[in-house]
Amino acid sequence: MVFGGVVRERIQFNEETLWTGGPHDYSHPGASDYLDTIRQLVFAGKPREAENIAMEHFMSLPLGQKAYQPFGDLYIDFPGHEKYTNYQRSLDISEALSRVSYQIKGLTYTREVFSSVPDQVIVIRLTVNEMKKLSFNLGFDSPHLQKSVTTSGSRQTLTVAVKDGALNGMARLRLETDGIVTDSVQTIKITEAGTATIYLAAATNFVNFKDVSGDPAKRVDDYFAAIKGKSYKQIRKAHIADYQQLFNRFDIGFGSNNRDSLPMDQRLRIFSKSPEDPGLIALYVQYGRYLMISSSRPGTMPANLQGIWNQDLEPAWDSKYTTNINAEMNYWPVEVTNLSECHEPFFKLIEECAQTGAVTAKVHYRADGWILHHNTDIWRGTAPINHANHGIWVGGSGWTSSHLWEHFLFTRDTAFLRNRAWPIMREAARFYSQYLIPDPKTGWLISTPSNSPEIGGLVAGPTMDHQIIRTLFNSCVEASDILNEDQKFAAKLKVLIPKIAPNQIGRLGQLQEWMQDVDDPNEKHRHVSFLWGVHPGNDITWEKSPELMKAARQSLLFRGDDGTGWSLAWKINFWARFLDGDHAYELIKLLFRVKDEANVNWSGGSYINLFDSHPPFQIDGNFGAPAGIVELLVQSHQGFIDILPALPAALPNGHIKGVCARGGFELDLEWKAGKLTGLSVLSKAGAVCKIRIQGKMIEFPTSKGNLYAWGKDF
Ligand code: FUC
Repeated sequence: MVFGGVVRERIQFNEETLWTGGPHDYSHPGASDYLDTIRQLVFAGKPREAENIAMEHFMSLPLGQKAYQPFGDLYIDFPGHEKYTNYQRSLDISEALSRVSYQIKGLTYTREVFSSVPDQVIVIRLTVNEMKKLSFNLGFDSPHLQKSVTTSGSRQTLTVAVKDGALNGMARLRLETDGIVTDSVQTIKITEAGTATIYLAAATNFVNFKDVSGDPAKRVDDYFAAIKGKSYKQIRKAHIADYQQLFNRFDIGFGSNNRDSLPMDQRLRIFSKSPEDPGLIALYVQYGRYLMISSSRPGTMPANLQGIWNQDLEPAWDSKYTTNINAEMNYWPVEVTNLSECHEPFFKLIEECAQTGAVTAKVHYRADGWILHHNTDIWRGTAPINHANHGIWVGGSGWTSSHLWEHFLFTRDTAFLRNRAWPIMREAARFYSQYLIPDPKTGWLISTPSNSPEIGGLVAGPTMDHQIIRTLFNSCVEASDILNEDQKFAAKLKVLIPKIAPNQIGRLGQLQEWMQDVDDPNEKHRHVSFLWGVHPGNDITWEKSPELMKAARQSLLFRGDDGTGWSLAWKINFWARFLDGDHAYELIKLLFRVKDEANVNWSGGSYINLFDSHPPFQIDGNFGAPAGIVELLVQSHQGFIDILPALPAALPNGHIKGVCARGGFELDLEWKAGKLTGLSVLSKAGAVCKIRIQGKMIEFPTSKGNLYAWGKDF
């Protein structure tokens, strides 16, 4: 992350595995002894008493989870650069390069920064267009109390250790320049240079959630050994190739206008007055993909609450993984926007939580299978944290498991289903099959105790849980059928499914958030969890249950448009599923409201670098909104592909290429004046293609690898 400054540049760098804490079991011994009492109190309508007992005997130990922390800062000082002209700072998302340029006394100074996945180094290149005119000072620092900096010639090393925990790290930089290098303890001084290139590598002792025996110094040495003999040009080229291999698979455009070259702060401010800037909406989708490609790759941690871009030692919500919306939302765009591989770190997190969550299932619920509550961290905590009124929410394992199933639906990769998705889904379902209990009033099977995320406290049977569990059970039945495995268990689930409490329509025509018809039409809470069945789930659809769809829409109308960043992003997706693109567009407008850091009012928008503002910065909106924008153009959750299902009037012309649909299809489409003008479908799995084009449903067999294209008439 680069913090602006001509005279002093601050490049903050992070290492995604630097967190507080250490390997840890968060479960609360003896918790299950209190489960029945908590349940009875909830059933008896005494939630506060239930919460009090839970706080003492049932919650995670310790009560909170751990924090992701920044690593350090590289400061670069440019004495004499106070008076400059033509200053430009840009991020090129087509190549993942950040650039600065400006002029002083007729000389042009440039800086370019990138972070390379293949070479595991951050590279900073400084130039001036006349020999010997570049001079600057360079030095590491870090916000950690335990830190040290040592310098030797053109190398500098920073070591840090977190205050509360087992992790420590090392960062090293190496400088290459045609100038004169002088070193002191904290600083490297460069004078009379034409070019300077800084290579920076960092590592920690984290190996996995059970093991912190890594050697940061060896890792850093290895990174430098691996780039030995490689030129700057080669490293840069490899970085761009690696990035573009993912980025270039997908393209989106809504036509351009004369705002394309405006600085982002101006462009956003103009948008809030005149939102006729479709190019900005397309850019937002691609920016989300840039952020995803840059924060989530096979072998890394998944993107956390701030992706990887947390700047605080004590970040908001610890910059961890909140699983009652935020962590999942991060991964909504990956399958549709052709970044399937970026899903991988999240799958690993789910698999690891299935290990720790099996302990929590036993210790807290005397149950088999695995359970994840509303948060996890690098140590894969799964027990309920913070407060019983929202921490005891049992949907995390079901919701995260749906990501594995969805990956299968998009890819039809049966080996993945068999080896990775199925064991996790099945064990998540096993937990719920034992956890659900009959509601004494209705006899339906309900989830108790739990809560409807962050609203209303501990209750018996929140609607969201039942949608998640029903969807999981249905996916398990289908998976078991496809794989021809565990038929007995699937048969058991088939018996349970119709007994789970159904979605209910209440007195105001709304979808009920709870078992009782108590929804407040004036409630404006940011969480709208009971519409999970509309999105990201498909428990409620226009084809299957139009009355429930209308009720869900009514609920969202009551809730209103405004909300925090991620809440706005979720509402874009809901309105897309309600097939109301114009309403979705209203939400997009709210998401582009310019937010200043000082704004603590909880309604979302965007910072001037397009980071999503909850506030504060949370990356979930940057991922959830692109998913919603794509959902306006292509949907595939109802068993068929729907083309331009919810095109807003404000986006009459456009194209989208390389967009993926369930069934293993990849589509290119374009439209003019609101009408489809071109469509092709690539079949990657050879499945039957069922597709609705301009209201007409067609179905045809496909062969793997074949492209099916339509002319101009539909
Ligand atoms: C949940 C949300 C907050 C925030 C946090 C990270 O607690 O209710 O709005 O997104 O997670």
